[in-house]
Amino acid sequence: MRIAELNVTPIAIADPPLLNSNGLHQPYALRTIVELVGEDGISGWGECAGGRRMLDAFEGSRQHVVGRSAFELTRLQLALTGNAPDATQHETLMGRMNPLPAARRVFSGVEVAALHLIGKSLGVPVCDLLGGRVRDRVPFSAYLFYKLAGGGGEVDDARDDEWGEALTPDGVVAQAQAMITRYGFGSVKLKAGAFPPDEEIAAMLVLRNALGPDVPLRIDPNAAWTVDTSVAVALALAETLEYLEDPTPGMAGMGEVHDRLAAEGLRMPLATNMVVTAFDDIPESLRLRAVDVILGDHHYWGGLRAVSHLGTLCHTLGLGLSMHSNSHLGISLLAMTHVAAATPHLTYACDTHYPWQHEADEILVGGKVPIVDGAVVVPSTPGLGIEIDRDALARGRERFERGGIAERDDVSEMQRRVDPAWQHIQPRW
Ligand code: GKR
Ligand code: MG
Repeated sequence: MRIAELNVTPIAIADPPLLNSNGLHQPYALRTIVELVGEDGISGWGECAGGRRMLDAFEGSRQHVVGRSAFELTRLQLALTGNAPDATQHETLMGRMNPLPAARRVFSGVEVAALHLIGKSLGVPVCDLLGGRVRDRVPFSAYLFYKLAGGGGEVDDARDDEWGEALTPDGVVAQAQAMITRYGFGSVKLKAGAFPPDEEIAAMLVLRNALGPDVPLRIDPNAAWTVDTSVAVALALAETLEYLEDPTPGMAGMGEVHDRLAAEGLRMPLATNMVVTAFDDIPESLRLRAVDVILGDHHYWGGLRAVSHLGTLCHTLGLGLSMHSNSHLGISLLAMTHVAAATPHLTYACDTHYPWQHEADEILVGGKVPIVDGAVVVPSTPGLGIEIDRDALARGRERFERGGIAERDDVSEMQRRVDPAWQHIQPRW
Protein backbone atom coordinates (compact mmCIF):
# COMPACT_ATOMS: atom_id res chain seq x y z
CA MET A 1 0.00 0.00 0.00
CA ARG A 2 2.15 2.80 -1.36
CA ILE A 3 1.71 6.36 -0.05
CA ALA A 4 1.08 8.47 -3.15
CA GLU A 5 0.53 11.87 -1.50
CA LEU A 6 1.29 13.71 1.73
CA ASN A 7 -0.94 16.76 2.28
CA VAL A 8 -0.18 18.93 5.28
CA THR A 9 -2.70 21.56 6.39
CA PRO A 10 -1.92 24.05 9.16
CA ILE A 11 -5.04 25.12 11.03
CA ALA A 12 -5.97 27.45 13.87
CA ILE A 13 -8.80 26.62 16.28
CA ALA A 14 -10.37 29.03 18.74
CA ASP A 15 -9.05 28.57 22.27
CA PRO A 16 -10.36 30.28 25.42
CA PRO A 17 -8.07 32.40 27.64
CA LEU A 18 -6.80 29.63 29.94
CA LEU A 19 -4.07 30.37 32.47
CA ASN A 20 -1.05 28.24 33.21
CA SER A 21 2.41 28.77 34.66
CA ASN A 22 3.66 29.79 31.20
CA GLY A 23 1.10 32.57 30.82
CA LEU A 24 -2.20 32.63 28.95
CA HIS A 25 -3.60 30.71 26.00
CA GLN A 26 -3.81 32.80 22.82
CA PRO A 27 -7.18 33.25 21.05
CA TYR A 28 -6.23 30.44 18.68
CA ALA A 29 -4.38 27.16 19.19
CA LEU A 30 -2.43 25.73 16.25
CA ARG A 31 -2.61 22.19 14.88
CA THR A 32 -1.29 20.41 11.82
CA ILE A 33 -3.60 18.06 9.94
CA VAL A 34 -1.90 15.32 7.92
CA GLU A 35 -3.48 13.48 5.01
CA LEU A 36 -1.83 10.46 3.42
CA VAL A 37 -3.40 9.34 0.16
CA GLY A 38 -2.73 5.72 -0.75
CA GLU A 39 -2.17 4.62 -4.34
CA ASP A 40 -5.74 3.25 -4.38
CA GLY A 41 -7.08 6.75 -3.53
CA ILE A 42 -7.96 6.00 0.13
CA SER A 43 -7.05 8.79 2.59
CA GLY A 44 -5.75 8.39 6.12
CA TRP A 45 -5.67 11.34 8.52
CA GLY A 46 -3.50 12.39 11.45
CA GLU A 47 -3.24 15.43 13.71
CA CYS A 48 -0.21 16.80 15.52
CA ALA A 49 1.30 20.01 16.95
CA GLY A 50 0.90 23.14 14.83
CA GLY A 51 2.80 26.25 13.81
CA ARG A 52 5.23 27.31 11.10
CA ARG A 53 8.18 25.28 12.38
CA MET A 54 6.09 22.13 12.13
CA LEU A 55 5.33 22.95 8.49
CA ASP A 56 9.05 23.28 7.77
CA ALA A 57 9.69 19.99 9.54
CA PHE A 58 7.01 18.32 7.40
CA GLU A 59 8.55 19.69 4.21
CA GLY A 60 11.90 18.20 5.26
CA SER A 61 10.26 14.81 5.79
CA ARG A 62 8.25 14.61 2.55
CA GLN A 63 10.97 12.70 0.65
CA HIS A 64 10.91 9.94 3.31
CA VAL A 65 7.12 9.57 3.34
CA VAL A 66 5.90 9.74 -0.25
CA GLY A 67 6.49 6.54 -2.21
CA ARG A 68 6.93 4.39 0.91
CA SER A 69 4.56 1.59 1.93
CA ALA A 70 2.17 2.66 4.71
CA PHE A 71 3.17 -0.52 6.56
CA GLU A 72 6.85 0.47 6.74
CA LEU A 73 6.48 2.52 9.92
CA THR A 74 9.65 1.49 11.73
CA ARG A 75 11.85 2.30 8.74
CA LEU A 76 10.02 5.58 8.31
CA GLN A 77 10.63 6.43 11.96
CA LEU A 78 14.33 5.65 11.61
CA ALA A 79 14.54 7.74 8.45
CA LEU A 80 12.87 10.70 10.15
CA THR A 81 14.40 10.63 13.58
CA GLY A 82 17.79 9.03 12.92
CA ASN A 83 19.20 5.66 13.85
CA ALA A 84 18.90 6.41 17.54
CA PRO A 85 15.20 7.29 17.63
CA ASP A 86 15.51 8.73 21.13
CA ALA A 87 18.49 10.99 20.39
CA THR A 88 17.29 14.21 21.94
CA GLN A 89 17.71 17.20 19.68
CA HIS A 90 15.73 18.96 22.40
CA GLU A 91 13.41 21.53 20.92
CA THR A 92 10.46 22.97 22.78
CA LEU A 93 7.26 24.20 21.22
CA MET A 94 6.50 26.21 24.34
CA GLY A 95 8.67 27.65 27.13
CA ARG A 96 10.53 24.73 28.70
CA MET A 97 7.66 22.27 28.20
CA ASN A 98 7.80 18.85 26.58
CA PRO A 99 11.17 19.19 24.85
CA LEU A 100 11.57 16.87 21.88
CA PRO A 101 12.74 16.72 18.31
CA ALA A 102 10.27 18.16 15.76
CA ALA A 103 10.89 15.02 13.69
CA ARG A 104 9.24 12.90 16.37
CA ARG A 105 6.16 15.12 16.26
CA VAL A 106 6.08 14.79 12.47
CA PHE A 107 6.33 11.02 12.76
CA SER A 108 3.39 10.93 15.20
CA GLY A 109 1.11 12.71 12.70
CA VAL A 110 2.22 10.50 9.84
CA GLU A 111 1.98 7.27 11.88
CA VAL A 112 -1.61 7.98 12.92
CA ALA A 113 -2.53 8.81 9.31
CA ALA A 114 -0.83 5.61 8.07
CA LEU A 115 -2.68 3.46 10.64
CA HIS A 116 -5.94 5.16 9.68
CA LEU A 117 -5.19 4.44 6.02
CA ILE A 118 -4.31 0.79 6.70
CA GLY A 119 -7.39 0.34 8.91
CA LYS A 120 -9.67 1.77 6.23
CA SER A 121 -8.10 -0.39 3.53
CA LEU A 122 -8.43 -3.58 5.60
CA GLY A 123 -11.83 -2.66 7.07
CA VAL A 124 -10.63 -2.81 10.72
CA PRO A 125 -10.43 -0.18 13.48
CA VAL A 126 -7.00 1.21 14.42
CA CYS A 127 -7.13 -0.46 17.86
CA ASP A 128 -7.14 -3.83 16.06
CA LEU A 129 -3.84 -2.89 14.42
CA LEU A 130 -2.43 -2.24 17.91
CA GLY A 131 -3.31 -5.67 19.26
CA GLY A 132 -7.06 -5.30 19.71
CA ARG A 133 -9.17 -3.61 22.33
CA VAL A 134 -9.12 -4.56 26.00
CA ARG A 135 -11.84 -1.98 26.78
CA ASP A 136 -14.78 -0.56 24.84
CA ARG A 137 -14.86 2.86 26.51
CA VAL A 138 -11.87 5.03 27.40
CA PRO A 139 -12.22 7.22 30.50
CA PHE A 140 -11.10 10.85 30.36
CA SER A 141 -10.76 13.31 33.19
CA ALA A 142 -12.20 16.84 33.46
CA TYR A 143 -9.35 19.29 32.83
CA LEU A 144 -10.03 22.47 34.81
CA PHE A 145 -8.20 25.73 34.17
CA TYR A 146 -8.17 29.10 35.81
CA LYS A 147 -9.73 31.18 33.07
CA LEU A 148 -10.39 34.76 32.06
CA ALA A 149 -13.79 35.62 30.59
CA GLY A 150 -14.07 34.83 26.87
CA GLY A 151 -14.58 31.87 24.58
CA GLY A 152 -11.58 32.22 22.24
CA GLY A 153 -11.33 33.44 18.67
CA GLU A 154 -11.23 37.14 17.87
CA VAL A 155 -13.41 40.02 16.70
CA ASP A 156 -16.13 38.73 14.32
CA ASP A 157 -14.76 35.20 14.77
CA ALA A 158 -15.09 35.25 18.60
CA ARG A 159 -16.76 32.18 20.13
CA ASP A 160 -19.38 32.44 22.85
CA ASP A 161 -17.99 31.84 26.35
CA GLU A 162 -19.46 28.46 27.25
CA TRP A 163 -17.70 28.23 30.63
CA GLY A 164 -17.34 31.73 32.08
CA GLU A 165 -14.54 33.21 34.12
CA ALA A 166 -12.84 31.09 36.81
CA LEU A 167 -10.32 32.96 38.95
CA THR A 168 -11.28 31.83 42.47
CA PRO A 169 -11.86 28.51 44.24
CA ASP A 170 -15.62 28.98 43.77
CA GLY A 171 -15.11 29.67 40.07
CA VAL A 172 -13.07 26.47 39.78
CA VAL A 173 -15.80 24.45 41.51
CA ALA A 174 -18.48 25.93 39.23
CA GLN A 175 -16.35 24.98 36.20
CA ALA A 176 -15.91 21.42 37.54
CA GLN A 177 -19.62 21.03 38.12
CA ALA A 178 -20.48 22.36 34.65
CA MET A 179 -17.98 19.94 33.03
CA ILE A 180 -19.24 16.99 35.04
CA THR A 181 -22.85 17.85 34.22
CA ARG A 182 -22.10 18.11 30.53
CA TYR A 183 -19.68 15.20 30.10
CA GLY A 184 -20.10 12.99 33.16
CA PHE A 185 -16.40 13.01 34.05
CA GLY A 186 -15.47 10.74 36.96
CA SER A 187 -12.12 12.35 37.80
CA VAL A 188 -10.81 15.91 37.80
CA LYS A 189 -7.48 17.67 37.18
CA LEU A 190 -6.70 21.31 37.93
CA LYS A 191 -4.08 23.13 35.86
CA ALA A 192 -2.33 25.08 38.59
CA GLY A 193 0.76 27.31 38.78
CA ALA A 194 -1.33 30.37 37.94
CA PHE A 195 -1.97 31.70 41.46
CA PRO A 196 -0.05 31.52 44.76
CA PRO A 197 -0.03 27.93 46.08
CA ASP A 198 -2.26 28.72 49.08
CA GLU A 199 -5.06 29.76 46.72
CA GLU A 200 -4.64 26.63 44.66
CA ILE A 201 -4.60 24.41 47.77
CA ALA A 202 -7.83 26.14 48.83
CA ALA A 203 -9.34 25.41 45.41
CA MET A 204 -8.51 21.70 45.72
CA LEU A 205 -10.00 21.51 49.21
CA VAL A 206 -13.19 23.24 48.07
CA LEU A 207 -13.35 20.89 45.08
CA ARG A 208 -12.97 17.86 47.35
CA ASN A 209 -15.76 19.16 49.53
CA ALA A 210 -18.05 19.93 46.61
CA LEU A 211 -17.45 16.71 44.65
CA GLY A 212 -17.32 14.29 47.57
CA PRO A 213 -14.73 11.64 48.48
CA ASP A 214 -15.14 9.41 45.41
CA VAL A 215 -13.92 11.70 42.63
CA PRO A 216 -10.14 11.34 42.13
CA LEU A 217 -8.41 14.75 42.01
CA ARG A 218 -5.05 15.79 40.52
CA ILE A 219 -3.17 19.07 40.36
CA ASP A 220 -0.50 20.11 37.83
CA PRO A 221 1.39 23.42 38.20
CA ASN A 222 3.82 22.68 35.35
CA ALA A 223 6.91 23.03 37.55
CA ALA A 224 5.92 26.38 39.06
CA TRP A 225 6.95 25.39 42.59
CA THR A 226 10.25 25.00 44.40
CA VAL A 227 10.98 21.70 46.13
CA ASP A 228 9.98 23.25 49.49
CA THR A 229 6.67 24.51 48.12
CA SER A 230 5.98 21.17 46.39
CA VAL A 231 6.50 19.33 49.67
CA ALA A 232 4.26 21.79 51.54
CA VAL A 233 1.48 21.46 48.95
CA ALA A 234 1.72 17.66 48.95
CA LEU A 235 1.44 17.57 52.73
CA ALA A 236 -1.52 19.98 52.70
CA LEU A 237 -3.28 17.84 50.06
CA ALA A 238 -2.15 14.44 51.35
CA GLU A 239 -5.70 13.18 51.72
CA THR A 240 -6.99 14.93 48.62
CA LEU A 241 -4.89 13.94 45.60
CA GLU A 242 -4.63 10.74 43.55
CA TYR A 243 -1.36 12.14 42.18
CA LEU A 244 0.71 15.29 42.07
CA GLU A 245 1.87 16.19 38.55
CA ASP A 246 5.12 18.02 37.74
CA PRO A 247 5.25 20.15 40.90
CA THR A 248 8.87 21.25 40.41
CA PRO A 249 11.41 21.59 37.57
CA GLY A 250 13.77 18.82 36.56
CA MET A 251 14.27 15.18 37.34
CA ALA A 252 16.54 15.88 40.34
CA GLY A 253 13.93 18.24 41.82
CA MET A 254 11.19 15.63 41.42
CA GLY A 255 13.45 13.03 43.07
CA GLU A 256 14.06 15.37 45.97
CA VAL A 257 10.32 15.95 46.42
CA HIS A 258 9.84 12.18 46.48
CA ASP A 259 12.58 11.67 49.10
CA ARG A 260 11.38 14.53 51.30
CA LEU A 261 7.80 13.20 51.23
CA ALA A 262 9.00 9.67 51.98
CA ALA A 263 10.91 11.04 54.97
CA GLU A 264 7.62 12.58 56.16
CA GLY A 265 5.96 9.17 55.73
CA LEU A 266 3.85 10.35 52.78
CA ARG A 267 3.59 8.10 49.74
CA MET A 268 2.15 10.58 47.23
CA PRO A 269 2.46 9.39 43.58
CA LEU A 270 4.37 11.91 41.45
CA ALA A 271 3.30 12.13 37.81
CA THR A 272 4.98 13.79 34.84
CA ASN A 273 4.71 14.85 31.25
CA MET A 274 7.66 17.23 31.61
CA VAL A 275 10.68 15.36 32.95
CA VAL A 276 10.07 11.98 31.29
CA THR A 277 9.16 12.64 27.67
CA ALA A 278 11.10 9.86 25.94
CA PHE A 279 12.23 6.29 26.62
CA ASP A 280 15.77 7.54 27.22
CA ASP A 281 14.56 9.53 30.25
CA ILE A 282 13.23 6.49 32.11
CA PRO A 283 16.45 4.99 33.58
CA GLU A 284 17.47 8.26 35.25
CA SER A 285 13.95 8.82 36.58
CA LEU A 286 14.08 5.36 38.20
CA ARG A 287 17.51 6.01 39.68
CA LEU A 288 16.23 9.22 41.28
CA ARG A 289 12.79 7.78 42.16
CA ALA A 290 11.50 10.93 40.51
CA VAL A 291 8.29 9.60 38.97
CA ASP A 292 5.53 7.09 39.78
CA VAL A 293 3.15 7.84 36.91
CA ILE A 294 4.06 8.70 33.30
CA LEU A 295 1.64 10.66 31.16
CA GLY A 296 2.18 9.20 27.71
CA ASP A 297 1.35 11.19 24.61
CA HIS A 298 1.57 9.70 21.13
CA HIS A 299 2.25 13.19 19.73
CA TYR A 300 5.69 13.18 21.27
CA TRP A 301 6.53 9.67 22.43
CA GLY A 302 6.76 8.54 18.81
CA GLY A 303 3.24 7.54 17.83
CA LEU A 304 0.58 5.09 18.93
CA ARG A 305 2.84 2.04 18.87
CA ALA A 306 5.33 3.85 21.12
CA VAL A 307 2.60 4.60 23.68
CA SER A 308 1.58 0.98 23.56
CA HIS A 309 5.23 -0.04 24.28
CA LEU A 310 5.32 2.55 27.06
CA GLY A 311 2.31 0.81 28.64
CA THR A 312 4.18 -2.50 28.69
CA LEU A 313 7.27 -0.86 30.13
CA CYS A 314 5.30 0.95 32.87
CA HIS A 315 3.66 -2.34 33.80
CA THR A 316 7.04 -4.06 34.03
CA LEU A 317 8.58 -1.26 36.09
CA GLY A 318 5.62 -0.85 38.43
CA LEU A 319 4.84 2.67 37.17
CA GLY A 320 1.36 4.05 36.52
CA LEU A 321 0.29 5.26 33.07
CA SER A 322 -1.99 8.14 32.23
CA MET A 323 -2.22 10.29 29.10
CA HIS A 324 -1.20 13.90 28.50
CA SER A 325 -3.03 16.39 26.31
CA ASN A 326 -2.67 19.80 24.72
CA SER A 327 -5.35 21.70 22.77
CA HIS A 328 -6.55 19.31 20.06
CA LEU A 329 -9.40 18.20 17.83
CA GLY A 330 -11.24 14.93 17.31
CA ILE A 331 -8.58 13.15 15.22
CA SER A 332 -6.22 13.31 18.19
CA LEU A 333 -8.98 12.39 20.65
CA LEU A 334 -9.79 9.27 18.65
CA ALA A 335 -6.12 8.36 18.16
CA MET A 336 -5.74 8.55 21.97
CA THR A 337 -8.91 6.50 22.36
CA HIS A 338 -7.70 3.72 20.05
CA VAL A 339 -4.31 3.38 21.72
CA ALA A 340 -5.85 3.56 25.20
CA ALA A 341 -8.34 0.87 24.18
CA ALA A 342 -5.45 -1.43 23.21
CA THR A 343 -3.28 -0.71 26.27
CA PRO A 344 -4.13 -2.98 29.23
CA HIS A 345 -1.94 -1.08 31.68
CA LEU A 346 -3.75 2.27 31.54
CA THR A 347 -4.06 3.00 35.24
CA TYR A 348 -5.71 6.44 35.25
CA ALA A 349 -8.32 8.34 33.24
CA CYS A 350 -6.63 10.23 30.37
CA ASP A 351 -6.30 14.02 30.18
CA THR A 352 -7.98 15.89 27.37
CA HIS A 353 -8.34 19.57 26.48
CA TYR A 354 -11.15 18.65 24.06
CA PRO A 355 -14.05 20.21 26.03
CA TRP A 356 -12.31 23.58 25.62
CA GLN A 357 -12.56 23.41 21.84
CA HIS A 358 -15.69 24.84 20.25
CA GLU A 359 -18.04 22.84 18.02
CA ALA A 360 -17.44 25.38 15.23
CA ASP A 361 -13.77 24.38 14.98
CA GLU A 362 -14.15 20.61 14.67
CA ILE A 363 -13.20 19.23 11.25
CA LEU A 364 -14.98 15.86 11.52
CA VAL A 365 -18.16 15.06 9.63
CA GLY A 366 -20.85 15.01 12.32
CA GLY A 367 -19.05 17.52 14.57
CA LYS A 368 -17.43 16.88 17.92
CA VAL A 369 -16.80 13.39 19.23
CA PRO A 370 -19.20 12.71 22.13
CA ILE A 371 -17.86 12.23 25.65
CA VAL A 372 -20.55 10.46 27.64
CA ASP A 373 -20.29 9.35 31.28
CA GLY A 374 -16.72 10.64 31.18
CA ALA A 375 -15.67 8.29 28.39
CA VAL A 376 -15.27 8.02 24.63
CA VAL A 377 -16.69 4.88 23.02
CA VAL A 378 -14.02 3.03 21.03
CA PRO A 379 -15.15 3.00 17.39
CA SER A 380 -15.68 -0.32 15.63
CA THR A 381 -15.72 1.25 12.17
CA PRO A 382 -12.59 1.09 9.96
CA GLY A 383 -9.52 3.19 10.74
CA LEU A 384 -9.98 5.86 13.40
CA GLY A 385 -13.74 5.80 12.75
CA ILE A 386 -13.88 9.32 11.31
CA GLU A 387 -14.53 11.20 8.08
CA ILE A 388 -13.07 14.63 7.44
CA ASP A 389 -15.24 17.63 6.57
CA ARG A 390 -13.02 19.30 3.96
CA ASP A 391 -14.92 22.60 4.16
CA ALA A 392 -14.33 22.75 7.91
CA LEU A 393 -10.66 21.92 7.30
CA ALA A 394 -10.42 24.79 4.79
CA ARG A 395 -11.97 27.16 7.35
CA GLY A 396 -9.33 26.06 9.88
CA ARG A 397 -6.61 26.83 7.35
CA GLU A 398 -8.08 30.28 6.64
CA ARG A 399 -8.07 31.02 10.37
CA PHE A 400 -4.40 30.02 10.51
CA GLU A 401 -3.53 32.21 7.56
CA ARG A 402 -5.29 35.34 8.70
CA GLY A 403 -4.78 34.82 12.47
CA GLY A 404 -1.15 35.92 12.48
CA ILE A 405 -0.07 33.43 15.16
CA ALA A 406 2.94 31.52 13.83
CA GLU A 407 3.83 29.65 17.05
CA ARG A 408 2.22 29.17 20.45
CA ASP A 409 3.35 31.91 22.83
CA ASP A 410 1.57 32.03 26.19
CA VAL A 411 4.02 34.58 27.62
CA SER A 412 3.28 37.32 25.11
CA GLU A 413 -0.47 36.71 25.44
CA MET A 414 -0.19 37.18 29.21
CA GLN A 415 1.73 40.42 28.60
CA ARG A 416 -0.82 41.59 26.02
CA ARG A 417 -3.92 40.89 28.10
CA VAL A 418 -2.90 40.97 31.75
CA ASP A 419 0.46 42.53 32.62
CA PRO A 420 3.00 43.96 30.15
CA ALA A 421 5.79 43.21 32.64
CA TRP A 422 4.84 39.55 33.17
CA GLN A 423 7.70 37.04 32.78
CA HIS A 424 7.83 33.27 32.84
CA ILE A 425 9.74 32.35 36.00
CA GLN A 426 10.33 28.73 36.85
CA PRO A 427 9.88 27.95 39.68
CA ARG A 428 7.82 31.03 40.60
CA TRP A 429 6.76 30.05 44.12
O1 GKR B 1 -2.33 23.95 27.59
O2 GKR B 1 -1.96 25.25 29.24
C1 GKR B 1 -1.87 24.18 28.70
C2 GKR B 1 -1.22 23.03 29.44
O3 GKR B 1 -0.48 23.48 30.49
C3 GKR B 1 -0.37 22.22 28.50
O4 GKR B 1 0.46 23.06 27.78
C4 GKR B 1 0.42 21.16 29.18
O5 GKR B 1 1.28 20.57 28.25
O6 GKR B 1 -1.68 20.10 29.63
C5 GKR B 1 -0.35 20.03 29.70
C6 GKR B 1 0.19 19.39 30.96
O7 GKR B 1 -0.45 18.51 31.49
O8 GKR B 1 1.29 19.72 31.38
MG1 MG C 1 1.15 18.09 32.93
